[in-house]
Amino acid sequence: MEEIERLIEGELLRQNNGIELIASENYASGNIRKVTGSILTNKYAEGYPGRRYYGGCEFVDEIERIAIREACELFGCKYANVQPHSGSQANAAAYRALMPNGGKVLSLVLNDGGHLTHGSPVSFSSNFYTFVHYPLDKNGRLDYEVIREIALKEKPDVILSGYSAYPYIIDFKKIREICDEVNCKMMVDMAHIAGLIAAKKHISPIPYADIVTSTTHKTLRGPRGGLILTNSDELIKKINSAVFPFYQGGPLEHVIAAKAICFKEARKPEFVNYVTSLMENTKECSETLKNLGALATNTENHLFLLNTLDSFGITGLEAQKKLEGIGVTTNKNMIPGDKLSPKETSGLRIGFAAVTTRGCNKSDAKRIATLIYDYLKGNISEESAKKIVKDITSKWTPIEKL
Ligand code: DSN
Repeated sequence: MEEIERLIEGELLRQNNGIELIASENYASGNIRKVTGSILTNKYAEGYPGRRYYGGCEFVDEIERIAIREACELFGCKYANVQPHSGSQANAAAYRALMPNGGKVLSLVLNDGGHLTHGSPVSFSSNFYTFVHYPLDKNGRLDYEVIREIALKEKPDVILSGYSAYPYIIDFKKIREICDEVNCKMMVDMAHIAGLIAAKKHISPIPYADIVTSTTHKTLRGPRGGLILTNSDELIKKINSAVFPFYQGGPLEHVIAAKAICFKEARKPEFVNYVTSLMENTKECSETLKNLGALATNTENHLFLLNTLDSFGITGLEAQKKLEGIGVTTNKNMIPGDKLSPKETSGLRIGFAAVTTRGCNKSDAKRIATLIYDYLKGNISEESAKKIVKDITSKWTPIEKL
């Protein structure tokens, strides 16, 4: 126990003293952490509320019903499955509900911002299904006419949208129109932008998609876990049996309880303020970097990409390691048209979901951009950079007080 406690203490210090810019990370509230660490972890509850394979489920039944109701109210949909342990498992269950084994999915080129479960050779997805891909255009944006042309040629069973490193608004209505024209299903993985959709700062996929999957821990700021939404009476039955018993066993009711709290928190006006500030901070950082002369993308959401190779002459991996050395955490990321491998990459993905939760404001975002620029350019020493990080983070709310 002491060994693990010591490591948790180390991680707490790392989180408190660092500037967390990994676009998929966030800090859950004290209530969410409390419930995730509760005695609900002791309970087996295979099945669904009212239809369990174990006795003693009266309390977890009620908890799971609340989580389902809150998810449906937050996103304005008819049905939710709150049991997926992760976004990958949510995607696996969604694919199974939408098509037979070997079915064809049209998704974004992985190096352009798709997720591993969107057809990577190293993921289950491409082993069980056939994937074909659409690219981004030369400006790094979706070209809906190109998606349409590929869809007409390939005749997929499913068109998948929703990405891991795409900094712009996705036009779900246009994708629905393409799905209708080619007579296929529409699936959206909204994991990255779920918080923006909850706060109505991004068009919702719910009125358009057959199935929407998500995680609950990114911009939505809940516990680590997955979620599946649909308006279809037929699909929810297939989704439920794909999650349990096909892919998963016992649901994590402590996490489901924390998801219920996350959905309730996301319906508060404070959450809308948080998302507004998150988007402003992201924009401020990308614009400041561009004004200083770096090659950063624009942003219409919670993240942007920084081309470190052409801006500073170093790979994404080198930039990630350099910034990590001063307590700024980012992740290396392919940029559209990248010539380097995913292990090296030509850039970084930068997001403000986590730091905004701690109280980062626009002037901090500007300082962070200047810090990244000056440090990667070699204008300031490691010692000065660390002092700036300390100065910025010392004003923010400590993780344990959130
Ligand atoms: N690993 C997540 C991300 O960083 O975007 C996606 O699941």
